[in-house]
Amino acid sequence: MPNGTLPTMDYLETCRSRVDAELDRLIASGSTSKRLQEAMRYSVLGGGKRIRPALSLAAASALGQDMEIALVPACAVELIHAYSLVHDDLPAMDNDELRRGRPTAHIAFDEATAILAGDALQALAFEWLAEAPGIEAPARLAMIQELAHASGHSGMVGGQAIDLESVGKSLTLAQLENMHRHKTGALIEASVRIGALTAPGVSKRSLEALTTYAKALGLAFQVQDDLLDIEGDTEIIGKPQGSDIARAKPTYPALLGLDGARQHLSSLLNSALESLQDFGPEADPLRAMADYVVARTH
Ligand code: GRG
Repeated sequence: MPNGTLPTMDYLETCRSRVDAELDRLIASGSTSKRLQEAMRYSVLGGGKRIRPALSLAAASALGQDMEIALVPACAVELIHAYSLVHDDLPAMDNDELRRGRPTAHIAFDEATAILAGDALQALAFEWLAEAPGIEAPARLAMIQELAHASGHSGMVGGQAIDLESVGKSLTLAQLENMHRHKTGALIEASVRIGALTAPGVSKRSLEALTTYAKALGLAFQVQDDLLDIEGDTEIIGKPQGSDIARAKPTYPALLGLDGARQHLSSLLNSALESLQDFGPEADPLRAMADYVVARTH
């Protein structure tokens, strides 16, 4: 797989097609139930930007690791993301009927099957990490610990719980940031760190720099998500910024205004890029991913 200086879209497109092919291959069999297997494949293979596995591959590449070795761990991270979307769409959570332009898993199948598919995807992610080819056992253990911490009550699920408890409340910027650091930031951070952990003997200093990059990018992802929500809604643009929107839903534009949120996004991008200053061109895919995350249109 190419690495280094590819333009952003080419890099992401290459990662996406390689990750898609590997996911397709790895989830081809193994379930005792055909319907469960179909629901798992439907949930994982139906599109998606593959930002998290691309970040894993880019982090591996920044440390000189062969992308083929980093591929299975990168796919494991995407399984956790896919499971979180399936469960987030359920009637008990966001009750969404559409995801990636198609019926959500519980609409395409049924609620019980969607719950089971999410559960099974979560377990499978850890199986893939435990068995990742070409990676020494201590690194596989470290990756399992990383993903468990990021996806459970200390990370994504904890963030989702804070989000549910925040409905109808107005949050301070610090509270909003705390929620997003857990809900979406933790998995983005784990994506980068897992990619880095695939490289033998990764130094503490490199891992810290990459973690700083990932923390800034995780927040930037969410600020851009909020901006896309607001900018896509012509009803909201032009209305008073700030408290009116803040009461409806805690978001960065609600707390900072549109211009303030855009400035915050730009400063997070700068922080992410600055943290890579000790890396050479081998970290260009990470730089390209940061540019993509803040400029993406969906
Ligand atoms: C229910 C266990 C559980 C966790 C839910 C992350 C999360 C916690 C829910 C996802 C719901 C959501 C829409 C969050 C907002 C930000 C986000 C993660 C958007 C989707 O990520 P993208 O844009 O999606 O990377 P694609 O489709 O490209 O993979």
